Amino acid sequence: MTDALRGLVIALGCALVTACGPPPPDRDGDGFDASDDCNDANAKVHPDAAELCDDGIDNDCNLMVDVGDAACAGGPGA
Ligand SMILES: [Ca+2]
Ligand SMILES: [Ca+2]
Ligand SMILES: [Ca+2]
Repeated sequence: MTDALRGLVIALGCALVTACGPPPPDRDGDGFDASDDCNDANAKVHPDAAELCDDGIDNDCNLMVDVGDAACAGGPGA
C-alpha cells in the first residue's frame, strides 16, 4: 500500500467511525452529551425527560422502561 493510499484509508476510517477525535458533545442537541445521554440520537430521550409509559423506550435514562419505571402507574413505587 502506498503512503497516499494509506492516508486515504485512515481518513475514510475516521470519517466513518469518528474514532480519531473527541466524540461530538451532543449529537441530538438536547443538552446532554453522549456520556450522560442514554440515547444521543433522540432529543426526546435524556435524563431530564419524563418517562412516557407506553412507547417501549427508557425516556428518562433511569434504565427502567414504561410500566417498569416508578414514574408510571403500576410500576414499582407507584
Ligand atoms: Ca438524547
Ligand atoms: Ca417509556
Ligand atoms: Ca425510564
